[in-house]
Amino acid sequence: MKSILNYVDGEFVRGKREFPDINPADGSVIAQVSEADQSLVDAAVCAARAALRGDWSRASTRERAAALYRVADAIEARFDCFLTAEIADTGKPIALAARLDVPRAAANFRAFADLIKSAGSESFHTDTSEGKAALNYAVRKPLGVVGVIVPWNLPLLLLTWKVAPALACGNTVVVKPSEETPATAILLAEMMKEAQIPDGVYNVVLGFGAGSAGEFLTQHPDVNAITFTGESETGATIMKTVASTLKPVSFELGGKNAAIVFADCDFEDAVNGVAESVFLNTGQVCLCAERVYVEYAIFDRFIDALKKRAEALHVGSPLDQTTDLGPLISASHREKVLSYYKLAREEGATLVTGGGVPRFDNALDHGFYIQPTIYRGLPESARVVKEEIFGPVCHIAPFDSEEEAIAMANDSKYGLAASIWTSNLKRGHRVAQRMNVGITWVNCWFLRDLRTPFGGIGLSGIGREGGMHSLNFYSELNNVCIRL
Ligand code: NAD
Ligand code: 6OD
Repeated sequence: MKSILNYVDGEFVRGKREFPDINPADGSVIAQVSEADQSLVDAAVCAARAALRGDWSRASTRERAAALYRVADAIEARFDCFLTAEIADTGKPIALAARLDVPRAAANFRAFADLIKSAGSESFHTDTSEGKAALNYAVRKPLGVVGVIVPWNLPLLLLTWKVAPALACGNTVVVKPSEETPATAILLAEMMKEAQIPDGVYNVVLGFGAGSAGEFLTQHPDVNAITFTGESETGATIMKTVASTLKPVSFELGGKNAAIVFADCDFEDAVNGVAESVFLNTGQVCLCAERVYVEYAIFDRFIDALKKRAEALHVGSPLDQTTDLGPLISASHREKVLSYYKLAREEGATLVTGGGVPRFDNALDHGFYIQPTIYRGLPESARVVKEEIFGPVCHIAPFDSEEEAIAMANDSKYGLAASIWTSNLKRGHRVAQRMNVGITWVNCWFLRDLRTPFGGIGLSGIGREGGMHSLNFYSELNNVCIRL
């Protein structure tokens, strides 16, 4: 049986306990994962601190950028290894991982290498009271040791989205991938070696959250900042933990995102776009739409078309190039999503399609598959309409007016993303600007430019990452004032 080991100070290290890494497509054990105990987390943080005093933080931005380009090249050179590891851990369809997850990992390193080379800093020419002048300029310095804690839904994409800018700014990192998906974080360690990133700059500790590697990392007095992506409740727990050591945090949390479809939309385009936003990655993307609002004039026609799209999705083996939907991540997550399917019935929803578990009559029956599902007929106050489910499911409701659609979309404690489907340019801008979220797409969804601000409001997060926002989080500014 394969073992997945922690990566500390350039070495692959075994912890005292192990836990199984399960393939969600068939429930088989693919590896034994070595869990980091407190002493291993201490060693990782200590290595990261020591590396801060070494060449990495003192390297010029050009040298660091060159190293990040080498990491991107190394990922691409081992594209198939990353693909295989990510698919085995997550069960995501090969076509999706090949077009999204692995290319984005390389793109994350290139984007932040480009950015750090071109990033300027503020400067001001200041008049003094004695009629003289002073020059102020800010110098960007590393934050220090950054703890990076990421979830299982887009493991490599989200990890590199944080590690690349953190390293670009000269920090060192201790990464804690999800217990469900440890493989690609460890494979990336090999790329770091190949790219000659000094030992101790990139460390990985494996394990769980509370009482395990995640909590040990957030509690650690020598970790300077925590960047976290995951559930809102976990964010709240981490916030309490880091309060005593006053660590800055960047949080990318949950969502209960709305799609608003106006009658003047390009119908086919909107059906395709909304279907993708509901079902991509089996609905396990924080940006997925779980609430779909459709203008009355096209409501029935839209439901029929979305139902057809859902029923045409190929739910199957991740290794089949034609598969659209893989399994959910785990048996327990499927239990959670199925509990919402049950709740929808109890709350009085009308089932449009799905609602259960598919049968394959082969090994996939041991996997954690679930049917793509659409409900209608619930009041806006229903829990199914309010709470994040994180599965391939949406509730679809009609609206009369633009105001009503905006009010329903904004009636959420979350505020991550929204999509608007309309051919009316003015309306697109107008409605987009009134969305209480961090990211609004018009006539598209999950179309990314890595220089743009990314994050959420309310329960969806604290702060923004992306472009200069990432550089600003992952660095400290020292303002230098010189009397001239
Ligand atoms: P999770 O919060 O359960 O776990 C995320 C990570 O935190 C894991 O590595 C886990 O081990 C760790 N963790 C858990 N408890 C911890 C603790 N007490 N201290 C330190 N670490 C701890 O989330 P998940 O189930 O892995 O991921 C799904 C969630 O992530 C969904 O809510 C989804 O919306 C959210 N998400 C948000 C974004 C975004 O960009 N906003 C992106 C992806 C996923
Ligand atoms: O595209 C990204 O940069 C990003 N952070 C995506 C998050 C997706 C959530 O599951």
